[in-house]
Amino acid sequence: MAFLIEIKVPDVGNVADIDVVDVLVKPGDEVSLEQTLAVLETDKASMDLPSSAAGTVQELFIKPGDKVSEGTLIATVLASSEEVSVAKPQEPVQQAAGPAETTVEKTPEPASQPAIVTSEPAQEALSSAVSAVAAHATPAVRLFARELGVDIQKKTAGTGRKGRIVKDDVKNFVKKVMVESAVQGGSGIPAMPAVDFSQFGEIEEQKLSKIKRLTGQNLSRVWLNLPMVTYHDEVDITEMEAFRVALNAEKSKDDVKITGLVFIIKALVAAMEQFPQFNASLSADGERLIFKKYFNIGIAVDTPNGLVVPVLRDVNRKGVNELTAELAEKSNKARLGKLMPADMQGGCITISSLGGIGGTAFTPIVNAPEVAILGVTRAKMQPVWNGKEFIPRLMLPLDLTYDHRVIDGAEGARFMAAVKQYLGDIRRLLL
Ligand code: CAO
Repeated sequence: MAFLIEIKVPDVGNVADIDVVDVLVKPGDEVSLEQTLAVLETDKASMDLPSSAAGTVQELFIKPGDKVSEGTLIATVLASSEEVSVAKPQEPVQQAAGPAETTVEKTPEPASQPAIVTSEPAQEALSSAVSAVAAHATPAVRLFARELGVDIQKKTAGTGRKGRIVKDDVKNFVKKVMVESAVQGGSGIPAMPAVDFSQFGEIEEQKLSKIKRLTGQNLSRVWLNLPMVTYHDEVDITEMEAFRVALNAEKSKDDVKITGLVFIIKALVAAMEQFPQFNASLSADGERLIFKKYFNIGIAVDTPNGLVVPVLRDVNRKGVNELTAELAEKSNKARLGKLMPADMQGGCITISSLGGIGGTAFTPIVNAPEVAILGVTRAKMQPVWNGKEFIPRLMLPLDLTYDHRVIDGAEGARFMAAVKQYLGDIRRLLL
């Protein structure tokens, strides 16, 4: 025996004029008990309307865009006697605490997701427009979120009344994603947690200088965006050092003394002339290599306010004395905080020399969009085997970090070999 069952809108808590946003069945469809027939939406929540009978849909009385209230006839279902459910009122599938917050989800409930998904890379988070219906947000807010491609999940607190997600929450999320992606290049790496160190002992806070903050941001960006490799080697600078000492002996007391760094600058530029890919930058879209026909070298200078990188221009056209004077002038200006922005622009490769302090090796970070940086640590006398005996030689450690997207490992090694050749015999710089 068959029964014609009327499916009506149940008690939804004194709310009238509820929008029908979707109708999921049509006449002739077989439906099971509790199967969702339609999706309704108030300005506070969205809910699935389940069937209270299993059978065949005979007639539908609603369509998307209609407004319904408690008791409105939704559909008739022809059910056999065994398929008729006990005549109990239909209830929304999942109810929140109060009727005003009642929500029924069309999509599976995520385990314990944050309100707004941040685990994906920022770009993805923004581009993955999600149709999921969200709890605790009005349809207008959900629509706004969907338009921006923001995935709002349920079970979360917004800043609105009773934890509802409001428009400002969505806006703030988008703002946060944009800031994070600007700093992190879209890596989506979670921020470091804040730690209250005072619980372990006495502390004192000091604000970072502007230079330190900007350098930190830039270094993080480079670290996250560039696949970097550092290649270590050492070069015999015994002859170069003897020449440098001899040149300085000719200088008067007030003259600026030549440091080994100036020879390193010259050797580096000579190697760049030989290997143009080291005097290049990758275009922002990563599709093209831009070769530079000028040779400007950045020198990392340690100052009380942090690291700055003045640039020595057209190094290929300048001699050792001119470069010595310019290096002294720029590093003094740097330490006095008197460098102009133009003094720090247009570098092709940077040198970071810690040789005056010490060290045997380190891994400098490329000053992108440059493609390489040369690190220098302290030269020291070492016994070197010449085929017959050990002889004392002054060995200078060098560290070349390069952007592996542009420079292959073999190219890096060949470039370093060229730098070594020029430093090992500086007469070659004349050739
Ligand atoms: N091996 C042995 N001695 C070295 C040396 C080396 N590689 N490099 C420098 N020295 C010696 C110099 O000859 C000088 O000796 P004297 O006092 O006897 O003349 C002394 O160390 C100090 O040199 P310097 O560091 O003042 O001069 P420089 O031309 O070598 O370097 C500069 C100039 C501006 C690069 C340097 O002063 C500086 O600021 N270095 C720090 C850079 C930095 O912080 N890098 C880290 C960045 S993180 O990537």
